Parts: sequence; C-alpha cells; structure tokens
Amino acid sequence: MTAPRRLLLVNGPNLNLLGTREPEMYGTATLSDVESIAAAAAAARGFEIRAVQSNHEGVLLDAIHDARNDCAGIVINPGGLSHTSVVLRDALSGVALPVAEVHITDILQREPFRHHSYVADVAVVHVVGEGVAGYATAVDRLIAVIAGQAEG
Ligand code: CA2
Repeated sequence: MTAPRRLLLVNGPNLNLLGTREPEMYGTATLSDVESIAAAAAAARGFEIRAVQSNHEGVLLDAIHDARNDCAGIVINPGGLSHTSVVLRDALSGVALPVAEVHITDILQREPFRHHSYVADVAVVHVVGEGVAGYATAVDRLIAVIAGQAEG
C-alpha cells in the first residue's frame, strides 16, 4: 500500500497561548501561524498536515493513536509534557510512526528541568531553538526520513 502523504502535527499544553503571552520567550506568531508554517512546508513536498493542539493529555494520546490509520509521521511539540510524560512517550513509540520533536526554544539552554525529554529517544528528528520556523525544519527533515524509508 502507498504510504499516506499526511503528517499529524501535535502541539501540547499551553501552546494555544502562542502569540498572546511571553513574546520574549516564544515570539509573536500564533498557534494558527505555526499550523500554517507547517502546512506550507508540507505542501511544498506534496504532503498535508492534520493539526491538533490540546491541554489534555488523553486528547493528544487519542490523536496519536488515530494517526496509525492515515498518517506517515508525526511532528510534535509536546510542550511541558516533554519533561514529564512517560505515557506520551509510550503512545509515540506504540504507533511506530517516525516522529519529529520540535521545541521553539533551546531547551538545553534553559532551566535544568527542561534538559531531559522523554520523547527525545523515540524521535528520529530533533529541532530546538529555531523559533516557530523550526516547525518547517521539522516537517522537511521528517519528510526526508519518510522518503528514505520508502526507497529503502
Ligand atoms: O520551547 C518549546 O517549544 C517548549 O516545548 C515550550 C513549552 C515548555 O514547557 C518546554 O520546556 C519548551 C511551553 C509551552 C508554553 O507556551 C506558551 C506560549 C505563550 C505563552 C505562554 C506559554
């Protein structure tokens, strides 16, 4: 079967606040801008995006599980769940799709509690500290991985 040309874009808790608070940390782009940036990067390579943002972990898990049926990979900014959530990590490893983890800020340059991500070692692509442009980088690099898998 041909792999679906669709990625799931997941934004975790509090990322709905993008562009409304803390612009010195997260910039002025909104969540809607972020979803458009990812969609444009995907469209340039013939892919589409299905976007989900939630402040509820279970909603994120259900979206990740559903991606098994019709997505070729997952781009995720888990927000603060990166540093706390074994269940999110288990969901990502359970669906066995290639994952790109993206963070707007450079988590390694911030407080020590942000240095560890439970998602990091189930992701094949890692993008940190590029601002919201990092979502386009993550989409590009994930599609390159997917294309490589299709060839191999
Ligand atoms: O740098 C990132 O993208 C983070 O995933 C953002 C998370 C943070 O917990 C991670 O350590 C790094 C926080 C998302 C909260 O987003 C806000 C945006 C605007 C205003 C307030 C929060």
